[in-house]
Amino acid sequence: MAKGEIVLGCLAPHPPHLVYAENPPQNEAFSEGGWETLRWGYAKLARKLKTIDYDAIVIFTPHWQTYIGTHFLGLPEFKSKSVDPVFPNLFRYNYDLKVDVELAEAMHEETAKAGIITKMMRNPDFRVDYGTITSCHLLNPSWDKPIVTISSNRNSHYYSNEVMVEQAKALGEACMRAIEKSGKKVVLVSSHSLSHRHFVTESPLPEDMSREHIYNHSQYVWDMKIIDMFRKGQMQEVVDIMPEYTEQTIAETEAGGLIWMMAAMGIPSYPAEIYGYQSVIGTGNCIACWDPNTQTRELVL
Ligand code: 2X7
Ligand code: FE2
Repeated sequence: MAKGEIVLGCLAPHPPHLVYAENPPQNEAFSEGGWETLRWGYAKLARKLKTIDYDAIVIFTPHWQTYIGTHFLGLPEFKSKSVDPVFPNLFRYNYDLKVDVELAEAMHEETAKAGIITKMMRNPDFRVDYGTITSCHLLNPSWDKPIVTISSNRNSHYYSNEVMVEQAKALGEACMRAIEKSGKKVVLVSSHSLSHRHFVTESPLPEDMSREHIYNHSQYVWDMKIIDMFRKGQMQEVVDIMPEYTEQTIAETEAGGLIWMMAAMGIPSYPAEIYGYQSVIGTGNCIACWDPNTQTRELVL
């Protein structure tokens, strides 16, 4: 069997506003659009994904928060309605998704071998979080690939950002070993925003773009700094400044997704493809991907 590999790593922010703005049939709410810079960027990355041969999407989400260990979805199908607890007016999404249980179990096993507390989620009534659904919907609206969702163990909150970095690295390396042994081609997704200070009052019409802007200039400057490092392929430096970046911008990187993905990909030193940056209720959101294939890697923006 050929060695499995990671064929792409995507940074895929998940404000539910983006699904709301698309009006897919799965979502009950109706909008007049909004946040086009991000949605058009997602559409372009989704087109690239269609040209890539892969077996499964593995996604790390900050909105499945586990306090004891790292959990993996562990049943072949999950079907229900996902309602965003903060924005039920925007996101009530009927999902029916397939899981690559074999791959999830392989990652679970390697994670346990690395000494990390871990568990398979086998509850058929488990409600899949909106982070997983939003990022997967926007990257692959046809939902024609199985996924594996990985929970975020609350290391930043329980311990510190430094501990979060170490734990996420160990988890990423364990997932990489499992992928190699599986013989599968896998797309990784780190589902989160960058800076995360946000509005506390919603505008009367959520998609009124005259109200949308970054919340805080210094957080915007930090986001630009880190995106510049993505562009230059300075991912080791990003790992090194992650604790400070996360603290200064209250970033959603606190969950460990970006470090997990970078560690699994061997900390890339090649440029990321940037697909867009825009504010959603004041948070900073960047769509990017790391393509290990030099033949298909391109300068997008
Ligand atoms: O979960 C989110 C987020 N990360 C960013 C913006 C808006 C809502 O939800
Ligand atoms: Fe979020």
